[in-house]
Amino acid sequence: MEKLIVGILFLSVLSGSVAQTDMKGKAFIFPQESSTAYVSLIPKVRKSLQNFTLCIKAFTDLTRPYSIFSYSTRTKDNEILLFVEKRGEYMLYVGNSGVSFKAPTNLPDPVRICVNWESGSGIAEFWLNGKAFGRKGLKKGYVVGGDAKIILGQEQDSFGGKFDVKQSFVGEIWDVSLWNYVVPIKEVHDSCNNGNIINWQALIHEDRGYVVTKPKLWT
Ligand SMILES: [Ca+2]
Repeated sequence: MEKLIVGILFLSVLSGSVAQTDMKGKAFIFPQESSTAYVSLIPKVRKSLQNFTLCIKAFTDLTRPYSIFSYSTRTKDNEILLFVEKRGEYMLYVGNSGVSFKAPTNLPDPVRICVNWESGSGIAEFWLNGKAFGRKGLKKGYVVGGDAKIILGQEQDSFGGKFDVKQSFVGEIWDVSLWNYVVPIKEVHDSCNNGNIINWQALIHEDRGYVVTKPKLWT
C-alpha cells in the first residue's frame, strides 16, 4: 500500500500537480475571498490518529466565520476542524463533535495556534500565542480516520469539496505541523514546522486556484 502511495505521489510529482517543498520561511497567501482557492496537504503517512497535535500560524483581518484547518474523511467532514466563529472564539471539532475556546479579541495579529487531543481522556488543550486557554473534553475513546483530505483555505462539507465562500480563509497561513502524538505545547514554541504527519519543511501539497507562496512577513 505504501509503495502504491509513493508510486502515485511520484507520478503526480512528475505531472506537476503535487509538489514537495521546503516551506521554511514561506507562507501561503489566500489573497481573495473565493470558494475555489485552497491548498491540499498530503500527509507523510496515512494512519488513524489516537492522539494528535496541530500547530499553525495565521494572519487574517476577517471578522466573519472562517476555517483554518479542515481534515475530512469519507464518513466525517469535520473529522478534525479548526474553525473561528468570530474574533476570539475558536472551535475545535473531532469526529464531527466540537468544543469552543475563548481567547481575548484584541490579540495582535498574527496568531500562533496549537491544539492537542488525546483519545484516552478525550482532553483537548488549546494554546494561542504561547498562552494556554484551557482544556475541554470531546470524543473520549474515538479514533480519527487516516484516509483524509486536508485542506487549507476552505472548509469541507464533503470529502474534498462542498466549500462555502463565506467560510473561506482570506489571509496568510504558515508553519503548519501535525503530529500523531501529544506534544507538550510548552515545548513546541516556534519549532512548529517539523510534524511527523505534516512537516512544513518537507511539505507535500497541491495548490488550487488563486494561492500564492511568498516569504513570510512574520516570524
Ligand atoms: Ca464541514
